[in-house]
This record gives sequence, structure tokens and C-alpha cells, in this order.
Amino acid sequence: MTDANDLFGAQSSTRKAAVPVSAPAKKAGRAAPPPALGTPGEAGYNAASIEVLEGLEPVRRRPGMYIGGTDEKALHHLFAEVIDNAMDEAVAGHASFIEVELEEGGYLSVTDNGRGIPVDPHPKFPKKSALEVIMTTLHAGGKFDSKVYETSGGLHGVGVSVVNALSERLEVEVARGQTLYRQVFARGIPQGKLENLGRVHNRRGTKVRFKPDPQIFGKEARFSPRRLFKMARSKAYLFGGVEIRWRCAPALIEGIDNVPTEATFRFPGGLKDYLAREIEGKELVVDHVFSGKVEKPGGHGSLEWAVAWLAGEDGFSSSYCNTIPTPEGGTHESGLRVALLRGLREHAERVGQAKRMTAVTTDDVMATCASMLSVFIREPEFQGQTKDKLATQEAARIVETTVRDAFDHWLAASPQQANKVLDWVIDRAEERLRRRQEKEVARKTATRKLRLPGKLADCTNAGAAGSELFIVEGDSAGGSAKQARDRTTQAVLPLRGKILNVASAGKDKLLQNQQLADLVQALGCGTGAHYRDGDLRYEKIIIMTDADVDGAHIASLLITFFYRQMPRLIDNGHLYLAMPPLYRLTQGAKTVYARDDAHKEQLLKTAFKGNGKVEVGRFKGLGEMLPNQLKETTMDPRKRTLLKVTVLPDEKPETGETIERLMGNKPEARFAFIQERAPFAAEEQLDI
Ligand code: 0R9
Repeated sequence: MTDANDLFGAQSSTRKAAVPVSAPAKKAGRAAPPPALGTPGEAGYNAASIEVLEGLEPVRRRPGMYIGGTDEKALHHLFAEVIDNAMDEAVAGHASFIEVELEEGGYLSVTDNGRGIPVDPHPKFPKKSALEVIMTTLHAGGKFDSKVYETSGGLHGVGVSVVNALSERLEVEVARGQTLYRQVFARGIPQGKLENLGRVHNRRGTKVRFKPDPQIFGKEARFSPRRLFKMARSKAYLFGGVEIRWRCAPALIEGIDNVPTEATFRFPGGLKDYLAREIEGKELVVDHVFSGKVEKPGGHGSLEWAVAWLAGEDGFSSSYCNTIPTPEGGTHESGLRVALLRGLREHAERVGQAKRMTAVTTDDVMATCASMLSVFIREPEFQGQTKDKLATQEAARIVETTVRDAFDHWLAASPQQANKVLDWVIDRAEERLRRRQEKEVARKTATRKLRLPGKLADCTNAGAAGSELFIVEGDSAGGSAKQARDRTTQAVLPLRGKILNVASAGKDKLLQNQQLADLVQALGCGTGAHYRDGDLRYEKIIIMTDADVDGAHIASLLITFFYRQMPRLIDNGHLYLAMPPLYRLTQGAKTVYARDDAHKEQLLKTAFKGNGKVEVGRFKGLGEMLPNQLKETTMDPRKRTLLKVTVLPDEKPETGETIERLMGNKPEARFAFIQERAPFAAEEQLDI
């Protein structure tokens, strides 16, 4: 495993005392007007209190800048700050337990059995004890200048002096060198000197007992027993080497479930146990949790994680740095995400699934992943408005390499379980892509639908695949076609009369022509240089005109339009001609349809038995056909014949010229063409 020594320190404190958490002060109603620091009546203003007043006044004036506000969350930051200082002492290996007690009167106390805050004169302010300095000075750097002591900051790195400034009353007891000391503060102002209370034999450590100031947090502000309980328990999970003892006044938890008056937490199983508690009763993709711990002596440098994939719901990520929650994630979480993705990617290569894995992102891996990650690093840096995000760059690298190594082992240890996770993650990615595609189609369909021509009877299919557009001559044929169609896949656009001949009309006329504008809109793919095959709304465009000369003329005008404006639509095989019948031949119960005269003659000879009379009916147009006749003969994909319009590859260069001659505005060229070709007319094909 990668050695994390370069980042992790063995001795130093784990957090920095820092500058205010947020630059712009929130206008918290309760905080204004700023209450005065302390009350002269309690201790009287002396030189020391004025000094403190100058030091801590900004905290009371703008508490939001130091603890993120004055709401319930901010109130609980006070507790986080104090317990984090005690945790520092435990993580450093000097304290083995922390006691938390919530009293009925609103006092909260935190006690550790560490070395005790130093009480000797402070090197820089020899007239004061280190304890008094730490309680009354806002630290901006994290270390006293002399570097004798390293200070802890809490969640926001603000230091215990902020808790002191925002407490109506705060008492500190220090048992150190078998002597008990005590000092009391009110709104940050010392209410007397550090007292020596005499010898103690079986006690060591620090106790901080405080009551948040109602002038800052409001008269109704109270600690939430449930919230404190969870915060305290979480610390025990995060640092297996500490025991947390919880105690709460019974009156405060009346009617509150799952919060006991007393409890002791000690979780040597650490994060693995924590995750097990959080995912209890949830269905997992594989039962085995991927967890690990890389520890350095004294607790510093530890990296711990627990990961499981949930089968029935979204996942979650909880991460911590030095037991401080980092709800906005940060570099350590990024390292974990990348490690899991890369591990799975390599496994996919081993089992021949690399191709399917290419679409998978870290988000796909994490979407259903329940993960817990805890790192202990020296002098971490936090960022974001509330300093909830770890910014220490090296944490990403260290977490990635350490977790990756362990993940590779985990995957290799049970290929069956590894394949299950891999399949699960790939399925999630494919599902995401499918959803995105559907959303995109729905969005495109919705926006296009808004712009579709009114005459178009569209199909209900959202995508182009399998959809057909029938361009129909005239409103009455349009009516029959609408009744005959399969509305899921077949759309009908009726065109009134002959469309504009694009070969002889100017560009301006083309743009103004409503018939063509409707057609272009219905197709959705644009024209000329703006043509995009991917935007074409139908797979087949079927020209369905009457089986007579007029119909053929309309069809040729439409083909000319497509050839000129959307040649790729033809090249890509989207354009077809329907083959409606011209004759209906009936003998008794038997009916057959003939495309043209030649087909009719052939059918008369072959399709009927005996000498019975065959009735021959000629359709005057599509509009005259009954919907079921039109369906059966021309529109039903299972029965119809379509002619695909193609440009013969050999004649490609000449086709444009031919169309120009036939459809252009020079009648003499058309006449000459017909004269030249008259002998071959019988052999002419439908290819253009
Ligand atoms: C109940 C909450 N506990 C604390 O707030 C707490 C702070 C603290 C501490 C030290 C030991 N225990 C503590 N508990 C400590 C002691 C020594 C050096 N560093 C830290 C030592 O004995 O040399 N301190 C946190 C800051 C400071 N002490 C200091 F700045 F005053 F040194």
C-alpha cells in the first residue's frame, strides 16, 4: 500500500484555527443589534476585559461569519467545536474517553481525560495563562507565535474562543499535574482569574461547561438532544480508539424516541460498523461490504473506508476529515470515486467487458453506492462558504492509491462478487444513457410538435425509426389516408393541388411557398446546406399520388424538390413512391387490383377462373377509395408495394442535367429530350 507519511503527521494537532468562515455577514435577525460583550456588573471593566472585548467583539457583532449563522445548525456548531478539541486530544493518543452531558438548564458540558489545557503562563502574554489566552483570543493562524502549543480549531477552525464569546457563561476546569484549576467567563469576559482548586489524584483532563447566549441565538434556542446524541455517537464510530459517554437530563428527552439518558459508545469496528448501522435492512448488490483501514501510530495518518452498493435505492456518501464531517465532499471523496471507477475498469478489462465499461462514469459507480470515508491528515484545508469541503490536494492522491490497491484485492478475491458489482454498475450507466436519450427524443418531439403544420396528422411514435410520412395529393385523399393509416407509425400530410416546381421557380418563391414550407416543417430535417439526416422525423417518406398523369406529375415535382433541396434524403434511401391501384377487378367474391392497363390485362387472363363476368372498376383518384381498400392495396406494410427512389450511381453526373431539362423552365429542352428518348420510353425505369 502507498505510504501516506508525507502528508500525515504523527504529532501535530489535526486542525487549524482559522479565519472567519464566510466573508459576507448574514443578516441574522437575532444577531442585531450586536449585544455588548460581558456586563460590567459581573466583573467590572478592567484592562483585561477591554482587551478581550477588542479581541472577541467581532464574533458577537457578526457571529454568522464565524459559525455560519445563528440558527439551530450554528448553535450545534458550538458543540462540534468543543468536542472536536477533545477528539484532537484523543486522536493524539492522550485521551481515552470523552463525556458529553446535557443539563436541564441548557448547559452542555464536554469532558476529556487528556493532558488538560496548559495553565502555565503563556509565552507571548506572560501575565496570562495559556488557558486564558486560548479562551479569549481569536486565532487566525493555528499556532501561537512561539510554536510552543499547537491549537485546535473545530468544525470551522474557529477555536474555542468563539464558543466562549457566544456563551452566556462558560466554565473551564483543568485537571493537570494532579491539581484542579477553574476559570469562569461570561460572554467571553473572564469573571475572575484562573483559580487553583487544590490537589486531585484520580482526575486529569479538561471540562468545558457552557450555555449558549440567548442574546445571540434567541430566547427559544435549545440544544437538540437527538442531534447531540448522533453527533457524539458518530465521533465514536470515526475514531475507534475513543469511548464516548453520553448523559442527558431525563426531562429533555421525554417523548423523544431512541435517545437514552445514558449511553456509552465504543466501536473498535469503526466505519464498517457505522456503515452497517446506516444500511441496516437495505438490500445489497453483494452482501460483502468493501472496507479497510490503513493506520499510523497515534491515530494520525489513518484512512478508513466502508463501501456497499444498494440494490433498491440511491446511495449516499458520508466523509470526514479528522472526524469533522465534510458534507460537501472534497479531495478525499474524489480520490475514493476515482479508485472505485478505475478498479472496476481494470476488472472489466480482465473479464472482457471493457467495451461496455467505457460509458461508465464515477457518477454511475457512486449513484447507488453507500460509502463512508474518514481521513486523518495534518493541517487540513477546508473550502466553501461553510468550510464543509476538504481542499487538501494530496488527500485525493493518497485516498485513490490506497483504496485502489485494496479494491483490486477485494475484486480479485471473489470474481463472482466482482462481476456482480461490475454488471450492476454497467447496467446503471446504460440505464442513465437510455433515460437521457428518451428525454432528448421527448424534448425534440415536444419542441418540434409545437412547430408542426396544422394539416399534418402525425403518428404517435416519438422516434424516426419505423415511422412513415405519406405525402398525399389533395384533402379528400388525405381524409381516406388518415382513416386507413396505422396511427402509431404512419403520418399523413395532404398537399392541396400541384406544388411549386422548384426547378423553374426562383429561391424567393420557394421560401414563400406554403405547401413546401409545411412539408419541410413536417420532415424536421432542414434543407440545402442545413439538412441533417439525424433530425429527419420519419424513416420513410412515401409520395402517394393518384395513379394517373396528374398524380405522376405531382410525384415528379416532389421528387424534383427532394433532389434539389434534400439530395441526401434520397441518397440515404428515405424516399419512396406508393403504388395505388388504377383498377378494381371483381368476380363474385373475388377482388383483385391492377396498377395500370397492362397489369389489368394480365390479371384478366390469369386471376379468374371460368367464363364468369369480371367487373372492372376504374378509380378516379385516391379520394374515391374506401379507407380499407386504400389500406389493403397501398398503405399496409404487409401487403403494399413501394418503389424506392434512387439516383443510379452510373448516371449521377447526368441526373441533374436531365432534371433540369425535364423540369426546368425551357420547354424546348424538354421537347428535345422527349424526342431523343421516345424510342426507349417503354423501357424507362423509375430511377431518376
Ligand atoms: C473538553 C474539551 N477539551 C478541550 O477543549 C481540550 C483542549 C485541549 C488541549 C490540550 C489537551 N487537552 C485539551 N482538551 C493540549 C495540551 C498540551 C498541548 N496541546 C494541547 C500540553 O499539555 O502541552 N489544548 C488545545 C489547545 C491548547 N491546549 C493550547 F493551545 F492551550 F495549548
